[in-house]
Amino acid sequence: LRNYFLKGALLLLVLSSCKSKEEKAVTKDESPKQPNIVFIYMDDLGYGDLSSYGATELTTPNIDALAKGGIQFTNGYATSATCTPSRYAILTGRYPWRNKDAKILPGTAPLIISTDQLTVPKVLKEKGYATGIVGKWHLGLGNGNVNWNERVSPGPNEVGFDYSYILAATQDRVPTVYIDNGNVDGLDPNDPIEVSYKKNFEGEPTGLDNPELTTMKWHHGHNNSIVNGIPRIGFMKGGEAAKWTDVDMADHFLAKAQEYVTAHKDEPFFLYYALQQPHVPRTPNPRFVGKSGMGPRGDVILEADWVVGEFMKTLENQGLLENTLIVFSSDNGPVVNDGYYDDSEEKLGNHTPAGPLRGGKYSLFEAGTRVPFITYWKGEIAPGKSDAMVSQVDLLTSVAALVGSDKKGEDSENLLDAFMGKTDTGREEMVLEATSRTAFRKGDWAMIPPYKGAAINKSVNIELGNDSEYQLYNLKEDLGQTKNLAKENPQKLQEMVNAYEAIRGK
Ligand code: NG6
Ligand code: CA
Repeated sequence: LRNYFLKGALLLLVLSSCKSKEEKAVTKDESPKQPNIVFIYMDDLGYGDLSSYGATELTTPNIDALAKGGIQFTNGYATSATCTPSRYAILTGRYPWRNKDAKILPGTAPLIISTDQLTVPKVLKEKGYATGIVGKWHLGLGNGNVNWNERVSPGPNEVGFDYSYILAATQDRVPTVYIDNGNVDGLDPNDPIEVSYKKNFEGEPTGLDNPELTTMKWHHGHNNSIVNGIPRIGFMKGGEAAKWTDVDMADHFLAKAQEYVTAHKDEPFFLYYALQQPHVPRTPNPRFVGKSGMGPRGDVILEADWVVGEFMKTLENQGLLENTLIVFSSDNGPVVNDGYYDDSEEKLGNHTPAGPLRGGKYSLFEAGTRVPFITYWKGEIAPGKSDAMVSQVDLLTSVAALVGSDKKGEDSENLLDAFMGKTDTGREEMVLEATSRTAFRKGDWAMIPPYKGAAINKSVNIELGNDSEYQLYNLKEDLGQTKNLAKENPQKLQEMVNAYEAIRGK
């Protein structure tokens, strides 16, 4: 009898272990996916700068391959028409105009993301992801008085990234060095770095006083310290061995991004890969000089396209393509002359960086914030075009949903289905920002409140959107915003103003 019981118990044990195996298999299939997530973020790339977005004078086959193999958004937006605020929003899921410090920052600005702020890398880290950033940061570093010869903190590593390899601000701003997890890369302790945005260091040449030392001439701004023949914004002394080589920057960041992917191929990773092109100074590697026939601005777009192709090859060679969601976009709209004589105007020819849109970088008109926006995931996203209205601010909540996190950004909507191409419905409305002014988009309509200030920024030759009257445009019928309907359609205007003020305040 005892034997019989024992046998029975054993049978039960075997059965129950079988059952638990089955259960495990089931839960595994249903559990949220943990794909790698990569944001490829361009700097100042316009809506019309890619052949997939209608450019005829430039061919960008590698980025086009993402657009053709993924979802190409026609209503994809950066939150802002300049860099820092857009970068703030893409990482925090929060409108940048809520943070008064989210404006174009000098290289000495303190970190503007609070260390207790929810961020994309924090959401993913919580779900077991490795998190890295390679490229342009421009969200401030330190607490306001950085010693560049010690570890610089807080920075990306204090807001969710466990790896960072960055340039602090912009390619045209000092310090012109790479920062590796908070430490200036290649710094010789005997040649310390000093940085100031207030005054020059005695005896140091500047673009203003020593034009004979410059190989690129400044047009407006950009006449402080000279590095590699290029006059920059801000003053810098020392750190000779650590200074970057501008023409190698694209290759340098690419190598870091590739190393990151290869090192983390066996665990889920998030990589925020922020390219520096086509922001000024445009310094194509000699391999790309003259390739576009459009001068350095066109050449660096071709260089960036090549970089994207190489990066995609790495994902493919590591067997990661089917398990990686790639989001491609740009931080703000295009500008042709942004402060240097670099042939960008002279050689532009028939190219239209803003495509059919009005305005450009710095502008409240559409070209300021409507940018190329692509999601790509081989085998998971069926190729297509989408007119859904999506904003970079939505990425936080959407990727959280993708990985099974219930975290939500303050202004970030869950548009995962739109990003995955499962619906053409995006957000209903959003506030757009340009150099601390805001405008509103809802449905097919765009509304710009009255603003004082110049209608055109003459230095960059861009219409800023300022007018003494309200502006109202129907984007469905008038994508180029040529006809202000505010007077003709006071009812629509009122509806727009009310909806805008409900978010923005009066
Ligand atoms: C402007 C610079 C411009 C660019 C921009 C920031 C001058 C006259 N102009 O102040 O060249 O650096 O800041 O661009 O200095 S962004 O894409 O990083 O927002
Ligand atoms: Ca930018």
